[in-house]
Amino acid sequence: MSEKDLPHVPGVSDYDGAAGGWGALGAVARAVSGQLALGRETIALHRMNQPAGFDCPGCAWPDPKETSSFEFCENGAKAVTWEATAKRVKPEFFAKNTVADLWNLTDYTLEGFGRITHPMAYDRASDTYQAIEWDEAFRRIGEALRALPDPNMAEFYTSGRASNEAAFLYQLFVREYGTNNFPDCSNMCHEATSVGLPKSIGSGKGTVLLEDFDHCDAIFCIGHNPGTNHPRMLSTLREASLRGVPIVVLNPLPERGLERFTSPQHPVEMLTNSSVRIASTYYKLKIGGDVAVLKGMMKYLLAADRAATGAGQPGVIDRAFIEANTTGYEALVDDIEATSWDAIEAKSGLSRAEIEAAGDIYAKAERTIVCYGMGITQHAHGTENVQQIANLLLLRGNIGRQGAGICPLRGHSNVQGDRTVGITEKPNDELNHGIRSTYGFEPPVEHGHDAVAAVIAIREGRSKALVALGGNLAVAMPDTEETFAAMRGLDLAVHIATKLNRSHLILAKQSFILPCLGRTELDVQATGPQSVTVEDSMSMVHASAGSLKPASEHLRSEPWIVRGIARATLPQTRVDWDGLVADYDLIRDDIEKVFPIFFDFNQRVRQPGGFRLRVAASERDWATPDKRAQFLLARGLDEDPLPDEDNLMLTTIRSHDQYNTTIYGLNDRYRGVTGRRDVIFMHAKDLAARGLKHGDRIDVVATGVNAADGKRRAVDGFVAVEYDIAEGSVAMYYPEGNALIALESHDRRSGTPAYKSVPVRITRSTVQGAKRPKRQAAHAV
Ligand SMILES: Nc1nc2c(c(=O)[nH]1)N[C@H]1C(S)=C(S)[C@@H](COP(=O)(O)OP(=O)(O)OC[C@H]3O[C@@H](n4cnc5c(=O)[nH]c(N)nc54)[C@H](O)[C@@H]3O)O[C@H]1N2
Ligand SMILES: Nc1nc2c(c(=O)[nH]1)N[C@H]1C(S)=C(S)[C@@H](COP(=O)(O)OP(=O)(O)OC[C@H]3O[C@@H](n4cnc5c(=O)[nH]c(N)nc54)[C@H](O)[C@@H]3O)O[C@H]1N2
Ligand SMILES: [Mo]
Repeated sequence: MSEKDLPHVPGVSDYDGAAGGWGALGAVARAVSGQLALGRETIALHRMNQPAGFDCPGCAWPDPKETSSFEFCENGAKAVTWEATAKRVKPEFFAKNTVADLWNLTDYTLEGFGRITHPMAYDRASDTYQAIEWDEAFRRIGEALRALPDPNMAEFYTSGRASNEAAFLYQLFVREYGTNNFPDCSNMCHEATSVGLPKSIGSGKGTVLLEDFDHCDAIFCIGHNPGTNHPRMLSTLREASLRGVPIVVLNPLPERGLERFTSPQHPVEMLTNSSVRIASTYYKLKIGGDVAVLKGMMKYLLAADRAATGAGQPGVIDRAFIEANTTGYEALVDDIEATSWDAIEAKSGLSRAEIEAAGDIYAKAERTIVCYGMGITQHAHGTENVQQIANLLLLRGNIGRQGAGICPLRGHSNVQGDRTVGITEKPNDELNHGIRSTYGFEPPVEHGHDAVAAVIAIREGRSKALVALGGNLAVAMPDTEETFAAMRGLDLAVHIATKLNRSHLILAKQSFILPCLGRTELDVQATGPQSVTVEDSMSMVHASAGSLKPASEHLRSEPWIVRGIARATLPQTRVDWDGLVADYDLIRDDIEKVFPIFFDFNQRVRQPGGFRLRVAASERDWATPDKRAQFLLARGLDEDPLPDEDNLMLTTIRSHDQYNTTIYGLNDRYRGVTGRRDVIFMHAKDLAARGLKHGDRIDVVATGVNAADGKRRAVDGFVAVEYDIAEGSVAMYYPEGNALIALESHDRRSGTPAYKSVPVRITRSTVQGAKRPKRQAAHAV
């Protein structure tokens, strides 16, 4: 966008700085100033990602092995400050504010009230939450869970901040209770990876280590925004760029962190206001054009290989690797040959020459890493997207050797670990056997619900209870109105949380908020201070120990709370809950018994930097049925077709000032947005084609799959912002955009909602001022 020729729109301007730099320091100072308890957070920030400190709750990017100095990260600092805030939500606050009143506040305001200090239970007569004793809360929750005719009528959600220890106890409790209903934030996030990669390479996790970035010759960054969501990754990309490694970006938006970066760790860069270029080439493809580009690159590779071998030179396809390690090469070649360049260009919005140039960088690099995020997974064909990335890498033997591999950027700081320790609706034989042999009870083997299936079951009245270990499920899920309405039909809602959010205000017959310790806080149990463990995006497991005084004396750790619910629900339990919670080493011993991959857990986690869980594919041990990596086909290119010509494809993204549904502030610095979130980024030609201009109020109406049931899903009165986004593609923030997406719009294979491919129609607004998606009263009437 060039401001000069555009009308002034309040809160929208150009940002021409680099990512990081003084702007980042200033932003932290501002964020911190409103939240600080003197000294508390400063101490916290210095213990973050240090060998003896706590793991940053911000993201799942790994820590360099020898961290000796504080690695500054703006958004990590915000995450810690947000948790370590001096603000408190006390029983007196709840007494003064009815749920109906709270409902009318924004999500930003709700969380901004601070840390919840007491266990609370909803009281219908006064329409307020009231303090309750822990034991009484557990008693009532246990009674309600036991009263359900079938354990499969309860849903047990996990958000990815829970530690391995908390998540392990949680799944143990739920399985002893008798269900595999484990909706999980990973179902909205990297499930396409967890489902797609095992079929391709036999492992559902990334194959690279941080060290591999020191040895690679090319990096592809597809559909992720590290400047905001994995800021510490910028240091890694910066080093690679300085080494001369080409970094190719595929993204419909120009993300500043992928363009250039001023490292706060480097005084000279800071003082001279200089920056390091990150992307060597930036391709603004259309939303949903990834399979087309990946197939185009493979098409180029096959042609280059034919040309080279025809001329008697070494080919660019790694035939020796393919013969020794893979299945399905011929079928892939047929599929790629049958795909025309015209179709590839039309679908991707890139020219053949551009895609060939990207293919050439890939062909020339001895070792390549492909990184990707939600721009790949959150599509109706997210699983196939992931598998095409694997295909591209396999063609040149780029998996299972130094400096090469696949690098999914996980979301929540322990989302990967939670899955490893048993949060899964589809338990395998190993898990069931481990539970049986360790605890002597029979775990349920029938598959349970993922996130979409859970909300649909609640909507249809088949599930009547929801227990949430963290998160803000109702707001994170698609179909805001439908999801909210469904949740009001519950008999029981239990939220284990640090801060107040909208999901807590969607009332069941009985609703509870159980406040827990955060990562930064000291956790003392019967045998003394405890530490927990987490697993990062690169399968490194390490310890995390908080050191701050808890925000309230009534807070309890997540493992302790799970213990309380379990004991109250399962009078005949086979598990020694009190013993395990008294000493988390014993939980880790049990994790090791159930999951042998954690052998010598307590010993290995005490090594500096922790240890790596084995990822078989990293060693070219392919755990597929035929013990070979598989080239898998994606049908055609039309990931998510647009139903009508005048439709646009909408993607929903995170601003720089948010952590998922947690809104830290209303600014999105790198995109030039200040003090507002009611914007939609559009290309100048798409505005002009609709007779619209920068700053106009518009209505966004879902079409296609999101209108198939005849419901009007819309957000009205948003502001159009002219932006350098790919033509035909538009973007708005999450969760504002969630109201447009039907629950039914998800990847059939992985269940991942298609948050990043929402066909819409955009017209001049009929309403004055931004109207948020309709919110009904908090009560079922
Ligand atoms: N500060 C902060 N850190 C976070 C989070 C946060 O909210 N705030 N969230 C955490 C979580 S749970 C997660 S999952 C991660 C999310 O991290 P990201 O995956 O980086 O998250 P998104 O903001 O969803 O952005 C995805 C990127 O994909 C691009 N994109 C959109 N559609 C397409 C497409 O069709 N193709 C391609 N190639 N690109 C596309 C967008 O322009 C955007 O740059 O971050 C984690 N870390
Ligand atoms: N449209 C759209 N929707 C999306 C996405 C998108 O890109 N677009 N992304 C999806 C993705 S990737 C994800 S992961 C989900 C996120 O979904 P969730 O994980 O459910 O949501 P969060 O916003 O991370 O949860 C915030 C809440 O967690 C609680 N909390 C914070 N710290 C702790 C803690 O230490 N312990 C406990 N028990 N609670 C804590 C606080 O009460 C806070 O209000 O959203 C998904 N929804
Ligand atoms: Mo996520």
